[in-house]
Amino acid sequence: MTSRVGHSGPMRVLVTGGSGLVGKAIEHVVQKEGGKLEGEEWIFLSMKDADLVDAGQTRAVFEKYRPTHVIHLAAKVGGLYLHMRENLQFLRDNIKINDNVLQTAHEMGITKVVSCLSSCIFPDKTTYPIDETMIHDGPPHDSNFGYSHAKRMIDVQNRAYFQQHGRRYTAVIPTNVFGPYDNFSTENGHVLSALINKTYKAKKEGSPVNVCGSGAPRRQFIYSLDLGRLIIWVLREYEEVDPIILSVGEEDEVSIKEAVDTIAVALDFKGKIHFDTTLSDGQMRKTASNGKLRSYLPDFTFTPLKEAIKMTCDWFVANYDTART
Ligand code: NAP
Ligand code: GFB
Repeated sequence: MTSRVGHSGPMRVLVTGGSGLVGKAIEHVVQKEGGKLEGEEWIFLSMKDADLVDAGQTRAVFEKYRPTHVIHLAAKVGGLYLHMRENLQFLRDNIKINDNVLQTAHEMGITKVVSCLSSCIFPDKTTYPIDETMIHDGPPHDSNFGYSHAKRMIDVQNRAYFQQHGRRYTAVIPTNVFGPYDNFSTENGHVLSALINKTYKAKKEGSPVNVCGSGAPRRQFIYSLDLGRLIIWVLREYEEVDPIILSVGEEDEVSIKEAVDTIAVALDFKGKIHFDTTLSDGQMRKTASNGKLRSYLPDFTFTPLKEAIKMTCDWFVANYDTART
């Protein structure tokens, strides 16, 4: 784990979106798990440091820290129901953020940028499992087409920087992420964080948990700490421009109902669980192959889902007053 693509000397890594779910996980790995090598500097940015929608602020924060490497996580992010309400904003903000970060990195001669796509950007009508070669094979699911098209353009832009300038900018494609520091909003959060908060409240109030949709859709959930470890590996070792899916195996895909049941056990909730089938299920499945990841890292161990959900629930209960809700 020592090579530093296209760069000699210690890295200075700028992490955009460093205050979010994935950024906090990377920070944990860097600071608490020996993820930082001798002489390296890691800078974790939040929106307070710079609004990356703005080209001037992006340039200024890059000038301030002069990184050698960038992990680009910053994005307008949200769960299914926020996407359905704000496709235009997801499209415009993310296009601007991504272009500002990639072009500034290029202008400043930065040798490596690892950006973040998402498995929801894959074509909706497809064969399974989905792999890295299929990103542009058809339209994404209609619920999040704004975010998906903006994210797909990162892959296009990476290829163009390589073709015209030889830059090795790449991207990772995580499946659904969860863990400490997630956005636990019941309205705008992703499914596990929203349901952890709903279950916690239902237990306190003695009311049922309201799950949106039928519970039938299936998802591959990756624990943020596992994702953090893998993204650091990508930064150090992965030399392709083509993206790589970071996911648990197909056999670890679970239904939303199974996920809710696991949360109920973790929070010791014994009340009723109600499925509101008047609400959208979103994409029924987006099963992704982690074959490429396995060809590089056959022995990487993912935290078992039950254990990771339990740790996330415990974190949420312990940090309820400061958690994003
Ligand atoms: P998150 O917890 O919502 O964090 C988003 C981060 O981006 C925060 O640090 C936020 O800063 C920053 N940010 C948002 N808008 C910004 C702006 N205009 N200028 C500067 N910074 C801005 O999201 P996350 O789940 O960690 O997502 C990280 C990356 O993973 C994203 O690229 C996302 O698309 C991708 N991803 C996430 C999932 C998932 O299930 N969560 C799945 C696949 C891919 P503040 O804290 O200051 O607001
Ligand atoms: O995490 P999520 O919002 O996004 O999960 P996606 C949506 C699925 O969980 C749907 C069900 O099947 C919902 O019906 N669900 C049940 C709930 N209860 C809830 C709830 O209280 N809140 C939410 N949010 N869902 C995402 C993209 O799609 O894929 C994200 O929208 C991201 O931005 C992620 O890229 C990887 O998995 O449907």
